[in-house]
Amino acid sequence: SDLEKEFLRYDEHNAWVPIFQVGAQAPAEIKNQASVQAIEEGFSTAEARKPVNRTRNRYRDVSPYDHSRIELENSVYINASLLRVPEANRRYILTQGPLESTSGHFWQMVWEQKSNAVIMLNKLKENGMVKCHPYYPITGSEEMEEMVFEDVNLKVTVMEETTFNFYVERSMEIENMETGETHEVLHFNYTHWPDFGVPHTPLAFLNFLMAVRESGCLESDVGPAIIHCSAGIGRSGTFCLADSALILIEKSKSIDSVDVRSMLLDMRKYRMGLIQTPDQLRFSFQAIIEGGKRILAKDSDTMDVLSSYSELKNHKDEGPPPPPPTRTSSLSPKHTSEMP
Ligand code: PTR
Ligand code: PTR
Ligand code: PTR
Repeated sequence: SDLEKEFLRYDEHNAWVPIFQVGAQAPAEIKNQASVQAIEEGFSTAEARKPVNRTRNRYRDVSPYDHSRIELENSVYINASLLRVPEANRRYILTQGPLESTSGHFWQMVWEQKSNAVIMLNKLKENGMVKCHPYYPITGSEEMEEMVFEDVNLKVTVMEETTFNFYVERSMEIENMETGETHEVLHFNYTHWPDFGVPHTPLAFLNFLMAVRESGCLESDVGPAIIHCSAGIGRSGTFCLADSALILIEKSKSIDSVDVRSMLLDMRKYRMGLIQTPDQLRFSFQAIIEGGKRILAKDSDTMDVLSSYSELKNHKDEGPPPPPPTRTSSLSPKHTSEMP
């Protein structure tokens, strides 16, 4: 396919760095083009930079654009952006790993946006550094099965936790402590993706993506899923680019229907810095090509497409065979969804 040829050509010419990085030589580079487009469109980040919001940003150099940021109902600021990919009928909320002071705002956002899933692509600590506040109950110690966020009047309880080879899936219940209403949210945590790095193999990542998709949380008839890593740009951008490109391939039944570079440029209009390294860009191409081939090998019928991924779940090249899923059920009694 043309996409594969493009991939091989970049590999052959060692072109991933020049294509991605800023440099005077090739004006077609992604980072160059993205900054030109941000300047031309006049994208501002004024809200993020207000003194009152300074401590609500994990990184000084990663801010949401004003035009696409998520506004909480009480006008409190959060470092989060709504990313739209209309051709793929997808929208995602990308956000930073919550800080201690913004964990309540994070859950307020999940509640208000009616998101059915949180997709976490980082670990809490990486290289001995805290990359994200433990904003959800860490199971194992009894008192941590639920967490109360008093600033927003929400309680979060872990109901179930299942550990797979490369990720952990949890179901959590959010309770509005004012009204007693509850909302269930899935938490998918990919645990093997270092910051500024890439997953082990495209198949390990595709397997995770398919598990996320099967839950229905990315569909357009539910609230947008929340995707985060530490800054919410490198790994989160890679995830969304691969997912959206695979939708386009599935729709058009052709791998060559996607122009990955221009898709990434479009996505960078909604949040800065999506995809942080040449290697993450290369990995996106790989995942799109590998995933696209598998999707096209089957009938475009949805069930067939999904089942074609079950073969990936125990893929042999991914190291030791996966342990059987360990399922810890009913960590705490289920709350009813009824109003009191
Ligand atoms: N980095 C701090 C933390 O992780 O707790 C939060 C923080 C972020 C504080 C940005 C201040 C910031 O703004 P500046 O770097 O401009 O002082
Ligand atoms: N200024 C920070 C840094 O370069 O370390 C910002 C940053 C941190 C940017 C992590 C991206 C990061 O990766 P990710 O978006 O995948 O968490
Ligand atoms: N980790 C990044 C850095 O400190 O270099 C933070 C960053 C975020 C840098 C966005 C640049 C960004 O935009 P772009 O990737 O388009 O250069």
